[in-house]
Amino acid sequence: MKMTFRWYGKDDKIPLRYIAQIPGIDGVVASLIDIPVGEVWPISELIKLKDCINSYSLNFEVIESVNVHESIKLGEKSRDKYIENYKQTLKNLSNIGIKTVCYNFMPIFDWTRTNLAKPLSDKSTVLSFDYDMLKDLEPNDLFDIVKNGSADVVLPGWELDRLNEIEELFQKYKNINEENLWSNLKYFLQEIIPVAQECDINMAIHPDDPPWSIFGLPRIITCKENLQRLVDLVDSPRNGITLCSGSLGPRKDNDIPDLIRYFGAQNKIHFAHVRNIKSTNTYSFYETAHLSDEGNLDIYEIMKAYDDIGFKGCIRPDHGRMIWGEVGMPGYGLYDRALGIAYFNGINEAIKKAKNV
Ligand code: CS2
Ligand code: MN
Repeated sequence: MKMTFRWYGKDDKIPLRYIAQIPGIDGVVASLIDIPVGEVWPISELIKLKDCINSYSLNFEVIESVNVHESIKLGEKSRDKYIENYKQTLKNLSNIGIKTVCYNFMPIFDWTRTNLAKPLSDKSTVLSFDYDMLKDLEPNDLFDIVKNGSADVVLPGWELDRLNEIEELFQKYKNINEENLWSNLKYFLQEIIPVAQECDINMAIHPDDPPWSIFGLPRIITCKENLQRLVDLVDSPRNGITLCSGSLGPRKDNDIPDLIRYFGAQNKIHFAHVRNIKSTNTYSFYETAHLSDEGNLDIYEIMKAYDDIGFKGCIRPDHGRMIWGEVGMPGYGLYDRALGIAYFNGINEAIKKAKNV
């Protein structure tokens, strides 16, 4: 497997030269965050980004994410235009050597939390999701929470200009149930997977986070059965998943090592995110340090499952805590994610050496 780290581009407070110092690092996962959703990513910008990353001896193979325009998720007439743009973006990405594209199909919101800085007993802060709190909130309130907690950085999916279109979008989603969303996803995949095939790009859908409906919006990429339905929508080795342990983990029926073995056996895991979470009740949880003892997930078993399937793709620590006084984008600080990589490296070395005994 190739060890990677998500980097938010030139505005990221974490410089590439620091990322390059993480032991065992292969590359970064990045995107052109300034391009509005639905527009073609210009090749000139991509070349600049790639050159910049390569100049620190880091590889650039994964894009997270090329986001999908709402009109595609809604199945509107205008979707065809945005799908054409998406195809062109894939072609441009293949021109600079990108091998994996992460995306998600969550209506309106990307990952969702009710607190971006929940203090733990050690005074570190983490992202958390409290279902009881969300019940009493309007989407606007959540935008405020995100805005106030994001240290002047706009989180993907929570761009403030989207706030204005939120009401309109909610109106439109009134007519979209889970089955509609499935058929809109199928339409999208039938169009783009053949292009991904020509471009040698693996498409890796990111699970919904949290993996259940919020604000009455449909969410479908949530569990084993639905992930299988996704890969069956369009039968192609290019149509696969990002297996994010932290996104799928809060659902008790999602056994992460089992999912890794099950979808790994079908060669459907194109990208891996590893993070730990701790549930506080059925629909509430907070993120923790990666260490197995700190959360509900057994990270050793997860890494073991990746080793068992001979995973060759890119893996990255997902979110981390904010520790050691670091100020930055919630979930995306340097220190705790780097500690995550050190931990994964240690587990991997132990797994390998134990096998050779
Ligand atoms: C999140 C998301 O769990 C995660 O990785 O930080 O931002 C995720 O990258 C997107 O939903 C993927 O499209
Ligand atoms: Mn993830």
